[in-house]
Amino acid sequence: MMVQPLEKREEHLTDAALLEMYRVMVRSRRLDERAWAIHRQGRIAFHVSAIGHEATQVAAAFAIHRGVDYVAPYYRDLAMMIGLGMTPVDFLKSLFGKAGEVSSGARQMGSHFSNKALNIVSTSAAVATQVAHAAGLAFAIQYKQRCGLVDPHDETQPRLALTCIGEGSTNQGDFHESMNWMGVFKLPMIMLVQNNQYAISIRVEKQMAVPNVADRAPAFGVPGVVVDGNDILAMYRALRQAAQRAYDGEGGTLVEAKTYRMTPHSSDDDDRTYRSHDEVEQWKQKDPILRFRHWLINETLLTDADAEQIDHEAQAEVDAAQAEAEEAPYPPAEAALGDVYA
Ligand SMILES: Cc1ncc(C[n+]2csc(CCOP(=O)(O)OP(=O)(O)O)c2C)c(N)n1
Ligand SMILES: [Mg+2]
Repeated sequence: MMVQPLEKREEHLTDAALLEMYRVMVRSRRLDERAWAIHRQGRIAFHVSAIGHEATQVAAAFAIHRGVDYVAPYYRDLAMMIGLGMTPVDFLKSLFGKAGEVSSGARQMGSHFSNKALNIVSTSAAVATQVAHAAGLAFAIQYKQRCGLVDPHDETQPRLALTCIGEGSTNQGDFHESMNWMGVFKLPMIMLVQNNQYAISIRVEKQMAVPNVADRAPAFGVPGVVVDGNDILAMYRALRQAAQRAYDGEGGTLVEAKTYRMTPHSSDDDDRTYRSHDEVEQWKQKDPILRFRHWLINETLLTDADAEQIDHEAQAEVDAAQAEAEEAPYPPAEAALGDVYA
C-alpha cells in the first residue's frame, strides 16, 4: 500500500512533542473505538466519533497555548479534547452519565465537551452556536487588552479563542455573523472548519456552491487557508501560523481542514444509505494515524515495536478507564433539579 507522505516538520517541533502528538492520536482512536463497542453492547445511548479527524484536532490542541487559550469546540472534537487534557475516564463517565462527570456533572449528553479548568466552554446541541461564543470570547480578550486590564504578552492569560465547526454548519447564520465580527474587529480567533464532506447524509456539493469554505473568508476580510486535514504536520503549521497572527494582534484566520469521517455520522446513523463502501475504504488508506506513524518510522523517531507498545498502553488505559467509569455511582435523583435557573 502506498502511504501518502506528510509535509515538512516545523523546526520548533521537538521529537518529544511529535511523539506526544502521536500518543494522543492513538489514545483518542482506541477510546473512540471502545465507545462504539459499548454502544453496540447496549451499555450507552449515543456516541459521535472523531475517527479520521485526529490529525486536524490534535494539531489544533498543540498549536495553541493548551489549557490557557479559550476553546469553543463542537461535538466531533474528542481527539482535540484528549489533546487538551481531558482524560478517557472523563469521557467515559460522560457516556455512562456518572456522578462527577467533568463537563456538566452528567447533566449534558456525551460529547458536549467543556472543562472549566482548561478554559473549554460549554456547547449547545444547536450547530454553529459555539462560533458566536468564540467571537464573544475573542472580543473580550481584545477589549481587556485594549483597556489595559491585561498585558497582551502575558502568556498566563488567554490570548485567543479557537473554535471548531463542521463544513455543513457553516451555512448557519451564526457562522456568517461571527466571521463578520472576526473581520471587522480583527478578533484574536481561529475558525477551524473540519470539512469531512458530509453533513450527515448531505454531500458538500449540495451544501454550498463554492469548492471550499475558505473561499468565503475574503468576503469578511479574513484570510482563509485550505489544508490537508489528514496531515498532522501541515495542520500544525497552518494552525500555528493562525495562532501567531492572533497573538500578534493581526486578527483571525479561517483554517479549513479537508478530511473525512471514517465512521457513520453518529451511532444513530447508517452511512451505507448515502455513500459507497469503496469510498470509505479509499479514505481509510489516508488514515491520519497511519500516515503519521509511517512518517515517524521513516524519520527513525519510532520503531514498529514502539508503535505496538504505544498501542498496547492506550488499550490498557482505556480498559482501566472503562472499569472506573462503569463502577462509579450515578448522580442522586435530586441532582436533576440542581443548576436550573428559574
Ligand atoms: C441548528 C441545527 N440544525 C440541525 C441540527 C442537526 N444536526 C446535527 S449535526 C448535523 C450535521 C452537521 O454537519 P457538519 O457541520 O458538516 O459537521 P460534521 O457532523 O460533519 O462534523 C445536523 C444537521 C442541529 N444539531 N442544529
Ligand atoms: Mg461535515
